[in-house]
Amino acid sequence: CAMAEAPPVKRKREDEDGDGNGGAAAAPFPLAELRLRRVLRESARDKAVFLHGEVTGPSGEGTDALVILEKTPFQEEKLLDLLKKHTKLELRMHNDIYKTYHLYPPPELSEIKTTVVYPATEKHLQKYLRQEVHLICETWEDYKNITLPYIQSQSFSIQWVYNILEKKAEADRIIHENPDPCDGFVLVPDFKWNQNQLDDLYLIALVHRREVKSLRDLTAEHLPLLRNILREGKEAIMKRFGVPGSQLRIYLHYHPSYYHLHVHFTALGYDAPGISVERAHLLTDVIDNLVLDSMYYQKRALTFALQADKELFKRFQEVRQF
Ligand code: GTA
Repeated sequence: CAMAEAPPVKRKREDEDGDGNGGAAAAPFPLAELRLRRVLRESARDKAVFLHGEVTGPSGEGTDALVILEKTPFQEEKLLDLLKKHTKLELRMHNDIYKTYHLYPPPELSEIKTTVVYPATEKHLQKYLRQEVHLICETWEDYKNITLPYIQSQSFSIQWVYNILEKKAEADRIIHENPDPCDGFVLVPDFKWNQNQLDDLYLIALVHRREVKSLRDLTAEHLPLLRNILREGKEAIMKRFGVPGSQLRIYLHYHPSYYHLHVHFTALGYDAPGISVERAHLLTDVIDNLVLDSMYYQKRALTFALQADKELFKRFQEVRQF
């Protein structure tokens, strides 16, 4: 393949501080000073809340921040500590043999996973806002005429991906690397996984080559790359975490949020965000489709959900007049 080329189009940058890894990002985030602007979304199922906050700078100017607070799954090896070291057990309800309590754990056993995007763009905030969604069936023509121009002008910065590939960030977290510039990739724990328990295991494989944006760009030429990701990814996860390939859900998103080809590896028993039929494409199926027809993803229509106020949805709406 062509060596890891620069992306064909210049994407609009959201972070303006060089590699996106210094500047404001290097300082500790001033959580206590955060002014809460609004709750973007709450999820009782995921036990997570998505917040739009504002950090006030020294001269009084406000900068938007996205903060995700999320309760983490239980860690089996800490259960005994939880029972023994709890600070209070408060009876809430009693009926015959049935009782419910509130258990108050010590601080070290009650952490809340906190994800911060700062400074956050309007697009970041929009992404997490709960909104009406609609299914769109995108033909190859639609992709070329509507979607591609949109991706080329508006997609999220993928600086964080380049930082990982160039070892400027998360270098100590790399689980496996195949350094081949054409058929190689880096496997790292996903942002969403704190690695404390295997129940919500989540890793991503980021390919070294830079010109493949998504499923739509794949042809039989990419089969060696995809097969490497499948085989080596499974082997590396088995070796490091003891989870066999048969218990992994390995898939690509269409559409992804970040247009640099990557593959998700999640625990089969975990309902990770983004595993619904209208978004996830199993890597084994993708490989098989490309074996059947090299141009499979340049021929078939792909269906996905779009938030009603997304720019891409509006562009489809204009053309289709629905
Ligand atoms: N290691 O810096 C990073 C990094 N970033 C910026 C993103 N990812 C990163 N991983 C590392 N370092 O799985 C990960 C993301 C994601 C993948 C990109 O890269 O965690 P994608 O391009 O297909 O985009 O994958 P996707 O799936 O939309 O990812 P994203 O941005 O996480 O969005 C997740 C969706 O799930 C959102 O729409 C959100 O509403 C929903 N969601 C539900 N629960 C959560 C939660 N607890 N945390 C985050 N999102 C959640």
